[in-house]
Amino acid sequence: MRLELSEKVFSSVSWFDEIDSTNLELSRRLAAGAEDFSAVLAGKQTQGQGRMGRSWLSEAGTSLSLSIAVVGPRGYPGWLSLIAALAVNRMLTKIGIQSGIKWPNDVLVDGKKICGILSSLEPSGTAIVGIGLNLGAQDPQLNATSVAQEGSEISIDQAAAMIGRELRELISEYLKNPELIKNEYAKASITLGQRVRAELPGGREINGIAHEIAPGGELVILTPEPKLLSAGDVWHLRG
Ligand code: BT5
Repeated sequence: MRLELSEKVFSSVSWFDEIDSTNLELSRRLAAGAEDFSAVLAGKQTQGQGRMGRSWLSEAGTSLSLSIAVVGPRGYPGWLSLIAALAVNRMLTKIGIQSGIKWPNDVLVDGKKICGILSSLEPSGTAIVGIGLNLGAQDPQLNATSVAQEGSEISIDQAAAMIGRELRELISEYLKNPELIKNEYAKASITLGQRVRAELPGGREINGIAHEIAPGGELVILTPEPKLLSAGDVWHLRG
């Protein structure tokens, strides 16, 4: 596949019609010394990874599977995956889709997931940001939507290039003025201000109000004492 637009944005672009997982492939490449902002893209993943051992479905022709290497995320490892969600949110706005971010980094449209993000840190300190964006309709059993179902259209190359450009800009804006980006995240968040149920590491559940994002990217939940949630899932509750 020709990826002319993406080639202008990333330091290198590797395309696979089918692969186990773009995150796994990028990790293998990083072990062999890949560059900052190199990207791996695939049409279909046979072992697409979600968070906490879950899986991500990405079929040929209906999805974007993109992994980006970010070398030395000085001072913002916790924020990088939130920033990636913001990059997708900005890109969707530009193609006429109104989305919101469910903490930490699910991008939803009217409660349905259009994009999931899985970030990890390699032993070398390089981060892998893995982005799965639905371009066309998905398995109806998933609570999912897609760019096409939201009435827009974009090619894999255009989507990857736009997300890459937004991510680059957001990282440099974040390094210059983190407060500005934190405010943009708070505005895009559909979790802040909501009553949520959350599972703490170890399995204990808490209920409270999602209050703010802490400096490290954690979600602060008031229960009424503030509790920090650094990883895991939250469920939005009504009322
Ligand atoms: C995520 O996990 O949302 C992170 C997904 C990251 C995928 C990208 S694709 C490129 C890169 N390479 C990889 O191998 N991974 C990354 P989580 O929050 O755990 O959500 C996973 C859950 O979302 C699953 O258990 C399903 O319920 C649901 N799901 C799976 N595929 C989906 C899809 N295409 N659209 C919407 N929901 C989906």
